[in-house]
This record gives sequence, C-alpha cells and structure tokens, in this order.
Amino acid sequence: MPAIAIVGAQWGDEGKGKATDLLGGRVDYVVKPNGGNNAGHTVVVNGEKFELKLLPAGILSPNAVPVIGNGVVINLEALFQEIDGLEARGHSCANLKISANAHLVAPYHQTMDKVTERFLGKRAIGTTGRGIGPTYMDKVARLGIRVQDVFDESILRQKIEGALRQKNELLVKLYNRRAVTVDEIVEYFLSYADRLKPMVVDSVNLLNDALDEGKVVLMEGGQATYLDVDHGTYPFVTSSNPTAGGASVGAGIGPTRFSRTIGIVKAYTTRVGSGPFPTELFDEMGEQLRTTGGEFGVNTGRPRRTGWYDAVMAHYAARINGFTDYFLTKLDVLTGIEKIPVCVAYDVDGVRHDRMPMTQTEFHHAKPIFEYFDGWTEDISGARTLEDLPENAQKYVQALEEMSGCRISAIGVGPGRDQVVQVH
Ligand code: 2SA
Ligand code: GDP
Ligand code: MG
Repeated sequence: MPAIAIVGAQWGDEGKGKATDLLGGRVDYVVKPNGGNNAGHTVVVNGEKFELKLLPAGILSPNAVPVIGNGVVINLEALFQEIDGLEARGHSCANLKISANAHLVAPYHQTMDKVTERFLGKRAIGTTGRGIGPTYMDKVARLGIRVQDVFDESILRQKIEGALRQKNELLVKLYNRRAVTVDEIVEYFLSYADRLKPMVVDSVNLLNDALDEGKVVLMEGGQATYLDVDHGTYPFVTSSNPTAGGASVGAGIGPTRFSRTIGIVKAYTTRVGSGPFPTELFDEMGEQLRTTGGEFGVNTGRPRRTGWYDAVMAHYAARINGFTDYFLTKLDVLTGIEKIPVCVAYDVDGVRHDRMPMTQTEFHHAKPIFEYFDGWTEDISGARTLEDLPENAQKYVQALEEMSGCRISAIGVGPGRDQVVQVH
C-alpha cells in the first residue's frame, strides 16, 4: 500500500516534474497536494517539451490517474486552458480527477495579489501574481469558494456575497479599484460548472481505496521546503505547505501510509522571487549556471537567481520532511567547472553555524563557508550508472550524500526522461 511523496528540498524548480515523470510509469495515481498555477514543471519526453502548471506532471503517464487534491487552489480558466493545450498535442486528460474540497481562485484574488505586492514596495515577495496567497488567505479565513460550491448555486451565491462584502471594502477603499458584483463572480464560476462536474470526486476515498487495493499513489509536491509557509524563509514563501506533512494534508492520505518521501535537490541552488539566499552568485559564474541550466521561470519567464549547493539547507530539509532518499538533479550543469564550492556551514556575524540558525535575522546575515571539490570536464549526459561518471563527479555526489542527511538514489544528467543515473 505504498504512498510516495516527492518534495522540493530547496526553493523550487529542482526538477520535481521530471522526477514524477520518471516514476509515473510505475505508479497508479499521481496527486498534486498543494499550490496552484504558480507551479511550473518542465518535462521532456522524446525531445518534446511539456510545461505543466496546475496539472500534475503525472498526466503525461498514460497509466497513472492524475488527481488534483484538496490542498490545491484552482484557477478554472487556467485549468481548462492547460487541458485544452495538452489535448491539442494528443495527450488525453479524460482521466483527470479533482477534489470536491479544493479551493477556487477568483478574479479578485489575482487583483489582490498584484496590488499587495505593489503596496509592499521594497519588501515585495516576488510572487507569481497568480492570486495564490489571497486564495489561501480566504481558505483560512473561512471566506473561500470550493469546487463543490459551484454545483449549488444558492450556496455559491451566499458565499460570494459574504466574501465580497469584505473584498469590495478593500478593493474600493484601499486598493482604489472598482467594486466587483456578486452576479459577475457567480456567473464566472457557473460558466465552468458543466465541464468541471464529471471530474469532481471525493479524492480521500478514491486514493485510500486505491491504497487498500495495493495500488501505488504518488504525491507530487509543488514549490519546495524553503517556500513552505511554516518552514521556509518567511515571509518570502508561498502560502501553502509544500513539505511532506503538507502532502499528507493536501492529498488526504495519513502519514502512516507513506512508505517513501523523496527529496528533489539540484546539484546547485536557484531561487525565483525575493528573500535570503546565502550561496547566491552575482558574477559570471552565476550567469553561467543560469544559462547552462536554463534557469528561467516556467510560468513568469523570470530569470532565476543562482548559487552553489547548500548542504546545511539540504540537511535541515531532510529532517523537516523525513526524506528516505534524494534525487540529485542537474549534475550535468556543473560539467567544466574547475573547483566546485559546496556550502558546509555559515558564518553568522563571526559565529560558525554548522546547522540552520534559529532565526531569519541570522539566516539573512549568513555567509557561506565553502568546501571545494575538484570538477570534471567529460560529458556526463550519457551516464546511466555511478561507474559511468568521472571519478570527481562520483566524489562530489558522495560528499553531498554524506552532508545532506539521506542517501542519493538517482542522479539527473540531462532534462530527458532517460537521462538518469540509477544508484543501487
Ligand atoms: P506565490 O505566487 O504566492 O506562490 O509566490 C510566493 C513565492 O513562492 C515562489 N514560487 C516559486 N518559486 C519557484 N518556482 C515556482 N514556479 C514557477 C517555475 C515560477 C515562475 O516553476 O518556474 O515561473 O516564476 C514558484 N511558484 C511560487 C515565488 O517566486 C515567491 O517567492
Ligand atoms: P520543478 O518545478 O521542480 O518541476 O522544476 P522545473 O521544471 O521548473 O525546472 C527544472 C528544469 O530542469 C526543467 O527545465 C527540466 O527539464 C530541467 N531538468 C530536470 N532534471 C534535469 C537534469 O538532470 N539535467 C538538466 N540539464 N536539466 C534537468
Ligand atoms: Mg518549477
């Protein structure tokens, strides 16, 4: 009855989509437990590139049933655009299931996301502008609209009336925007009802029945550990829990059913949006990692900030999530670098920290203490076993494994589905 979770170990874009795709052929269900169309997962299948946002990357695996879990926030317009785009390319989405408890992004959530960012000025989070934060705010404030509400017009209207009383105060008085009418929002949601209805399920029963029958369920986390609203670099985080505990809540699968929790970690680090980043590079090497690694936002096209691998963060992420193993991705991007630095500790105002410091103020002041590893020049994109890797690449991987809190079970050596070194 294995339930497996895939979780980003850094600030996102570690290659979770590819990891899901890799396992997709061996699983029966792929669930997205958190986030929404702020996510961007790129998967390359036989040279063809797919960019998934709201849909779990598992949708590309014909034998896996894709599920959008209760913990997700859904923009219906974006959902159907994505489905239409995939179907136009010959990928059926007919199997897609959506939790009746998932929350819906309303047009006013997107407005509020953008205006809030503007109000924050220099302290802006650098959100994707997709209305994710305001939708989760309404969920917690009990002002949210859920998928199931779209099928009960009277309830839908009542909930929207309640929400708009507060929203319109904000929109008009504070944000200098026009008031939204109840009718236009009701109409917006109802216009999707017929298309949505056949996909809606009680995903808790669906997934737990599947586990009872011995099926394999994969939870595909969006964003990452250090974007987690509890464990991340708050306030520079997303508004959900993209960690393993969040996957349990967001899929409705109890923690005792998890058999494996896989951390996806890049061989270097990237971040998009604001916030502290101790190993960040501001020089030509940073530009080289960005160019070679293709580090640009899937959703917004923003250039990603780049830096070296941070073993302190990886070790702490392994604890937060209880990782059983790591998939180390994008090792090929480091090819040709003479000496590769790895952050093994921080210097915080003259004090050495081997572990994650307790406060954000300390983390903002953290300067990386590096250990240096010899690089390699050989093309490693064709490697499929550890022995195929040059000796220095093997040593780099082994060192990361020793520092990062759990074993490395697979290594990415290129974007393609088959470009993986399986470690036994
Ligand atoms: P939000 O929109 O409220 O979730 O933004 C809050 C923070 O979370 C970050 N965030 C992300 N970081 C990396 N990748 C994400 N997905 C896209 C991608 C990003 C893109 O895969 O490339 O296209 O720009 C993602 N989604 C949210 C965000 O940058 C804020 O720091
Ligand atoms: P996600 O959000 O974690 O799914 O990651 P993204 O898709 O946003 O970003 C990861 C990028 O790296 C994508 O363009 C992938 O195609 C690519 N990728 C994944 N694994 C590897 C790898 O091992 N090597 C290289 N060169 N690219 C990879
Ligand atoms: Mg991404």
